[in-house]
Amino acid sequence: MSTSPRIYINGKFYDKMEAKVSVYDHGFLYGDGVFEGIRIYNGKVFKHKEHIDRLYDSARAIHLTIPISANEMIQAVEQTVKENNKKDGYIRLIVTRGAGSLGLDPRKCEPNIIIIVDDISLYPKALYENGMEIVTASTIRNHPNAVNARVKSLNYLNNILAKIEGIRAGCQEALMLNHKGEVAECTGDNIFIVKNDKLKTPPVDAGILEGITRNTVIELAQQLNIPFMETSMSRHDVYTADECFLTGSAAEIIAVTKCDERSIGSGKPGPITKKLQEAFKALIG
Ligand code: PXG
Repeated sequence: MSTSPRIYINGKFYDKMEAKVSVYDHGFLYGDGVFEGIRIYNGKVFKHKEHIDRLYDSARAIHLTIPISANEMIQAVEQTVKENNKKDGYIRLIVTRGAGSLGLDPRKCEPNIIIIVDDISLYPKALYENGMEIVTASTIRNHPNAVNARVKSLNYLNNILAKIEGIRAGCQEALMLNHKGEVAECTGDNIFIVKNDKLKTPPVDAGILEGITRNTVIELAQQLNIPFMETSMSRHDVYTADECFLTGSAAEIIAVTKCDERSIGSGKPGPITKKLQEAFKALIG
């Protein structure tokens, strides 16, 4: 079915062309708000509670009080999925500070809740089979003394600039470092490496988004008895890894076979990456 999406705004549904918020919304004026990107698999919202919890944590961190409860938000998302009759798709959940005056002061703003249910755009199939190439961006992820990277805020400019650097280098993703030069994550994905049969990923305090797919992969690794550790890493660790892959709601699990023009491991998606991809596929049904 290719009917136009029905968009939820503050409890009401609108056709895509009629779904509008004010140009005085501080989400638009200042990137003042938070969001989530969630998958629907087989009619079920994947890791629904985890995404809603992260949304409320992000909101709390930026002093934004969401005007409905987490349970009501879960209901609103379910209702929007139903309204759109979507079996497999993508949910973009946004809470903005809302419309106020033309100043930073948020006190006059009334938050807007927007839920979009649409299709997801995926990387080409060949990239999943052969692995992708990434480059290191010169733009760093958020400095910890600014907005914490754990907040999934509407301010994605660092990541967008890094993404543009990647695109200019002919890559679909770019590796972002933190202010100490350690590996943080990619622009919309977390990063893992495998070295000597051990799975490794940077800890949350490396300045990353605590990805829900990341946490799912960690759980799967534990179930599969794959040795795992969170550890800070440098680009050297990525270059010299046996395997490397990225995780995210959009990408799921995708192998990285080249970084900064260094071939990683065998130059093909590795066995532990494939094992985790299979386990992930089984999980989402
Ligand atoms: N790091 C960053 C900076 C992200 O934005 C992830 C990691 C992975 O987190 P999850 O919870 O999804 O495993 C993200 C998520 C898109 C899109 O349309 C981006 C994300 C998620 C869904 C869609 O580009 N980023």
